[in-house]
Amino acid sequence: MPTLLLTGFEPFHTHPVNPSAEAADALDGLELGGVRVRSALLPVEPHAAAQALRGLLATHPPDAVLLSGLAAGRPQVTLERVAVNVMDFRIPDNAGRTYRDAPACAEAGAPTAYLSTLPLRPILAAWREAGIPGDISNTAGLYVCNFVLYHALHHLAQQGRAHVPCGFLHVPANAAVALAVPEDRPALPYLPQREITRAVRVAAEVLAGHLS
Ligand code: PCA
Repeated sequence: MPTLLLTGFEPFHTHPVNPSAEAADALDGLELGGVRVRSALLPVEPHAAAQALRGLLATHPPDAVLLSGLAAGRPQVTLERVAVNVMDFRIPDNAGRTYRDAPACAEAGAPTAYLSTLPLRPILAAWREAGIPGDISNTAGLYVCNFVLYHALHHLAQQGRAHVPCGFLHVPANAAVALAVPEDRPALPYLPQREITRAVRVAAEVLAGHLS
């Protein structure tokens, strides 16, 4: 059976949980439209995350890759259109490191950017059909999520597997993340975790449908 690699991230910064990890965990092992979901958790540290990702792509080469992470402050689920070859962190990663104006990939000839190869419009349409407001985002930021999307697409391209659909879905805060915001900080928009998980599931179902 074809497999879909679904990744979420560990908690980071001041967030007590990461809703992307909870969604990935909830969907792990499910068969969606004839495709088996294999979930994995990535560290919020660029080089450790890239290494983990390379291992996941090599051990059981997936037929589709759906990466996900938290974008605290966004009011809706969003599909990233592009990953750029830049790291510029406003907050340290979970190893305490901050990268400024650095390349995500320093290899000679590494492209400036990669475009998502997910079926973006069909996923948006399926969300709408399912009553889930969502949108395309034209920047995944310059932090670990952008880095991981860049490296996933770069790795697939280098392996001659650019035909494997691969992209990134950013989810809003869930209630636990929103409740952890101190009273003197601006409140975060949030979605209940079950809606976040449902949005990831619908995206995975569309992706599964594109494989058959
Ligand atoms: N969100 C961060 C990194 C981990 C996560 O879940 C980001 O958007 O880069």
